[in-house]
Amino acid sequence: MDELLNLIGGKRCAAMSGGWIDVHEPATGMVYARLADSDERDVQAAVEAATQACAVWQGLGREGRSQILLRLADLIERDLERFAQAESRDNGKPVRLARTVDIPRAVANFRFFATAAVHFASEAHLMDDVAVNYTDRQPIGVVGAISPWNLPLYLFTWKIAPALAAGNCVVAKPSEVTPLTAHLLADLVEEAGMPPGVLNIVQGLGPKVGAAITAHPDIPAISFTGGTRTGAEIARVAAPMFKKLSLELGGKNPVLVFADCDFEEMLTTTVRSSFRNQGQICLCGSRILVERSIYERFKQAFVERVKALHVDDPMDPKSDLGAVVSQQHMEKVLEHIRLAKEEGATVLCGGTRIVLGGRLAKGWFLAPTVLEGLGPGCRTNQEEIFGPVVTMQPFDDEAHALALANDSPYGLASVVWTSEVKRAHRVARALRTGIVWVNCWMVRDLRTPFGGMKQSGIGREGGVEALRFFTEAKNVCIRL
Ligand code: TXE
Repeated sequence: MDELLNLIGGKRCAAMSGGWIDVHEPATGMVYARLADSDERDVQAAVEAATQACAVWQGLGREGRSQILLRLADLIERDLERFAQAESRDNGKPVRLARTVDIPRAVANFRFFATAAVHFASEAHLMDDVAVNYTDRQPIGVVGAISPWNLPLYLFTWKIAPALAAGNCVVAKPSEVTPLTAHLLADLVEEAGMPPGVLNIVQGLGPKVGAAITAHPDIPAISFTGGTRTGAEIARVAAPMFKKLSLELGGKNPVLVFADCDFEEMLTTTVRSSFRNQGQICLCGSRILVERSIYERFKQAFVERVKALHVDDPMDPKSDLGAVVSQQHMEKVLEHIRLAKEEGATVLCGGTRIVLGGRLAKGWFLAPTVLEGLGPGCRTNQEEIFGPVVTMQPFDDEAHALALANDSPYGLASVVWTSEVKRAHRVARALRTGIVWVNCWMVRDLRTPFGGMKQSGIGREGGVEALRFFTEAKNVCIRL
C-alpha cells in the first residue's frame, strides 16, 4: 500500500507519532493508501526547517526564486497525466476534469506567481520638498497554508505559489481527505532546485496539524480555504496572536436568470455551474433564480439536461460526474436532501445515491438533484450543501431577484444572465458577493481579486492581493 509522507527540511518522512490514517478512493469506497498522521511535533520540525531556509530563499532574489518556481511548473506539466490520474483517484472527480482544469491550473498558478513577483512594484509618496516615502514590501518569513479537498492541487498551489514567490518559506497542510497530489508534488521540489526547508508539507488531520499551524507562534500569517466553521475556529485562535489571516470559506451562490438572456448559452453553462466537480466547488451556483415569465421553460429544459448527465467511473472519459469525496460527505448531502423534503421541496430529479456495478459497487455516487418549491429562508436555501444539489425559485422583477440573491449569510460568488448591459452593471453593483460573473461562469484571470464577503471569509487572494498578503508593508520616510 502506498505511504503518503511529509516533506520536512527536504526529506520525505513518516509522522513522528508513527501513526497512519487510511486514505480512501471515493469511486470504490476502498482504502488505497495510508497517510502520515502528523501532529504538533512534525509542525515544529517543519517550522524550524522553514525558519532556517529563509535566508537562502530570500538570498536568491526574485529572479532566482522565479526560475525555480517556473521549473516546478514545467515538472508538473511534464507529469500532468500522472497528476490527473492521481487527483481523480483520490478525489473522485472525472479524470477529464483533472486533466483539463485542476492540473493545468496548478501549473498556471506557479507560472503566474513566479512571473508576477518579478513584476510586482511598490508605491512611493513624494511630499513636495519635505520627504519621500517608499513602501518596502518584505517577505513575512514563515507562513502557513491550509487547503481543502475539493480542488486539491489547484488550491494547494494557489496558496503556496504566491507565498513562495514573495520570498516566504512555507509550512503547508493539504486536506487529509485528498493528500495524494501534494505528496507527488513533494517529489518534484528537489528536482526543481528548491533549497531544502523552503516548502514543507505536513500531512495529517485538521484538528492536529492544522490546529498546530494555527497556534504556532512563529507562523505569523495563515492562508486557509475550507469550511466556514473551521475558518471561525482559526480566526478565534489566531486573533489574540495578531496573525495575518486570509480566509476563503463557503458559499451559497445565486444564479440570476433574466428573461432577456441568451437561453441556450445560459442553459449549458448553468448545468456546468451547478454540477461541475459534483457541485463541490465553492463557486458553484446552488440557488437558481429565474424570471417568472421563463420559469416553466427553464425548468423543463434544465431538468431534461440534468437527467442526461452521466454519473459513472471517474476514470471513464465519458463521465460528467464522478463520486463525491467521502462517505461522510455523501451522507451529509443525503441528509440535506432529506431535510429539503421535510421543508416541502419537490424533487424534480435525482435525490438519491447511485449504486453502480463491479468495482464501483461501494462508491460514493449521487444523482444530480434539482429541487423546487422552497422559500428563501429555509435551511436548504441558507446552508451550504457543497454537493450536486440545486434549488430553483422564480422572481418577478429585478428588485425581487436581488432580494432573493442577497438573502444569504454567504457572499462569495454570483452569476447573472441578461443581454441588457445597463442591467448587468446595475445588478452586479447591488449583489453582495466578492465575485460576479455576467453571462459566464468560472472564467478566471489570475490577476483579479478572489474572495468573499460576509461568512464567505476575509481577505482576497489572486494577483497583487496575494503578493500583498504574503508581504509586510514597511514605509520608509527619507527627508529631502
Ligand atoms: O472542511 P474543513 P471539511 C465546506 C463544505 C463542506 C464543509 C466541511 O460545506 O461540507 O466545508 O468540509 C483543515 N484547524 N467546504 O470538514 O474541515 C482540514 O484538515 C486548522 C468549503 O472537509 O474546513 C483541511 O485541510 N485546520 C470549501 C482544511 O482545514 C483545520 C472547501 C479544510 O477542511 C482544522 C472544503 C482546525 N481546527 C469544504 N480543522 C471551499 N470554500 O472551497 C480542519 N482543518
